[in-house]
Amino acid sequence: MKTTLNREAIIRLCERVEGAQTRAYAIPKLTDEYPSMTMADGYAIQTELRKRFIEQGHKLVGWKAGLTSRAKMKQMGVDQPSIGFLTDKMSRPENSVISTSDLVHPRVECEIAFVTRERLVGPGCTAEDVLQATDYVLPAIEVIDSRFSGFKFDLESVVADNGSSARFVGGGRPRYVDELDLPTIGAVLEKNGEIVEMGAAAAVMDHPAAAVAMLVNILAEMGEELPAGSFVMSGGITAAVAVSPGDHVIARFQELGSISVRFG
Ligand code: OOG
Ligand code: MG
Repeated sequence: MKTTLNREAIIRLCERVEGAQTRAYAIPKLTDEYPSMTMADGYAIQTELRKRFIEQGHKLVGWKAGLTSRAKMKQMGVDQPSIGFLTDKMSRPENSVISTSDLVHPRVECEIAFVTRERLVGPGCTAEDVLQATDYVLPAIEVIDSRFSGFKFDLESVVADNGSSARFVGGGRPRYVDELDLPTIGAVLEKNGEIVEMGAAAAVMDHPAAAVAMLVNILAEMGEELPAGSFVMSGGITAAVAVSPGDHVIARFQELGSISVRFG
């Protein structure tokens, strides 16, 4: 995939996304102005954003695969997965109150997260390679927050916006992968005591490790690898659920415990 944007446009669009992320306001999707923008352009903008955040002292803690389940692709009207980076500033503890005042229109997702103990390098990375390199898995709630008006976007724009990454909460009961049959792990998402979504981890590319392998292969295309000790989210199992101040969300996972967060 080729880039079409020049350096100046990449910087300008990166600054636009950074402003919307840090000051929590909605912007039109980037393809409105650049209709021929490609996925490679989206990743070039995301890479610029990552460099800026790191320069500002944010620490890269891992990556996320997104749009890896049919439920998510259908909800967002896209047909391909994507990846984004995760920093320490996005991390929140279990049982905490997550502020919505610095978010545009947050939604929650339940995901399986991997913590790696060996580096992973593409191209050609497979789900087996990922399982081999995994230290343990744990459940996660991701809080996504598209910076695009109405939470509507195309792949090029969402990739530039770092896959809507905003906050994430890892927790529950960490487990070794060889003790689990990951695809059949069930997940139930509750909001204010009512079940709002449910699914099994197989919804994520038949096996969540396949989503992590896909992520490593996209990283390889960008000339990057996944270092040992990375925290990687494999993508929402179900559709994402909108949250508002006062909401209490619990993600319950078979074998992996549960994670609870409140929104303030
Ligand atoms: C893009 C991010 C998707 C997931 O888990 O599928 C994502 C979006 O839906 O805004 O994080
Ligand atoms: Mg997600």
